[in-house]
Amino acid sequence: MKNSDFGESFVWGVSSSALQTEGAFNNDGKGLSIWDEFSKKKNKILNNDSPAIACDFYNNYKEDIALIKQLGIPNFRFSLSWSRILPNGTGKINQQGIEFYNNVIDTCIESGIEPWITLYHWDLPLELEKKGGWANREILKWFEEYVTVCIYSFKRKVKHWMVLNEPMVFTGGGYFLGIHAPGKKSLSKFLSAMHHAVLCQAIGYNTIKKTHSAALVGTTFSCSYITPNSTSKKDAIAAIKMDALLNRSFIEPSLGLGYPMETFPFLKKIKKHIKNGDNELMKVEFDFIGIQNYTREVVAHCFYIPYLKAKIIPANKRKVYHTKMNWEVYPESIYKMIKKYSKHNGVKKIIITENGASFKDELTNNRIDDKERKQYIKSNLEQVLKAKTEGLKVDGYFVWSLTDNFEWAEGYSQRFGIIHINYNTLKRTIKESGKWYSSFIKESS
Ligand code: GCO
Repeated sequence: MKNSDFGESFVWGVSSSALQTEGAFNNDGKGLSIWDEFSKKKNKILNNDSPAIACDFYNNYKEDIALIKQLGIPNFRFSLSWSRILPNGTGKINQQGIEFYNNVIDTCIESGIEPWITLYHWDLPLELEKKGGWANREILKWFEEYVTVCIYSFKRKVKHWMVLNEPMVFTGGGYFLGIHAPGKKSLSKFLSAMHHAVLCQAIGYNTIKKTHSAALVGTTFSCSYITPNSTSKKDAIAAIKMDALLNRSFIEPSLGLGYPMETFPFLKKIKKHIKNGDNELMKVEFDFIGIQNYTREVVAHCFYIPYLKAKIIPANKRKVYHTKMNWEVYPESIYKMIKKYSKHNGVKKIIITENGASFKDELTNNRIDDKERKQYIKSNLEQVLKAKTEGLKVDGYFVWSLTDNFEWAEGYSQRFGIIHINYNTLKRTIKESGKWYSSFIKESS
């Protein structure tokens, strides 16, 4: 496999997000986000880890970007922290935040690295959550204001924009399952958050294009190839419903196809949140869609799971080869998903905006031997190349992630990074004695 097999226009990059890497969570005028708050509560995050320092990207962005350059990676996807730019979510702008992102963007450009910006990667300003967050329809206005500030501040320098990161995960994890910030467990809040996120996908796109027509604007979707656990009819139905929920409920409304209610009638409950004109407002012709794929899911019928009547069978229970996240290594999933989304006429181009793996690091001759991670990436890339060769619409691949980072509810227990830690971060972390450092030292010596 050679770079050139993928064609000249194919883009290569690494991805990260603000909350997971920046640290400096209340420095230089930044307001708190829902994740800063969530991590202060007991037992929400594994080992009670905190994103307060994370990779300290805020203080070390120059070194981190130099590492990207050194690796010869031409594109860097990162997100903006809404509460660093607007500490209260709306209103007062934090000029130090704008300056920080200007510095990051300028450093990328000076290094010959193209910045790809995600506007929202799950770190809602805490002040907005106090008013109901994604479950409050006011978010349509709050989000428009935030995007307007970002686009005015950075538009001359940034061509590639992504509106949301994985809306299924932040609405489902944050408002229904309660395992992600803000930790709510409410069906009604989940469905209203879902509808508002679908509307914000379009609002974000339109707001960017209005003032920056040359921008290339997409959004990102989480997805997993779904297969039934057996040949039984019940498992087949369970798999189809899970597919509708996980893989279709955010992209299809934006393509003008509405929510997949026919397949998954439970979604009809979302109707009470839909106002006149919303079906039009949701439609958007993205320049590209980002798909983020890590594994497949095997689904079985389950009487006890409310609404869905379906459950995911974890990889260890199925006794299949899996990563440390307990995600099955199943490279065909990425090919299947590219194929699925390529079928939509409204999808112009697909970029794999995340793919990667967390494994326990083994040391060989005092160096981290990255065998499993390299093999994972290689086998996934083979599937991407297969899709590309068949003429499917994929035209880019970003690895998650540049540095090991804060893996949400998993804290620092997971290692996705292609770089394990940068030297300055290590020094600073020792000084500030983040608790996670001692476990890092124990494991990696
Ligand atoms: C996601 C997020 C990332 C994760 C990564 C590994 O896909 O969940 O976009 O922030 O950290 O995917 O789980």
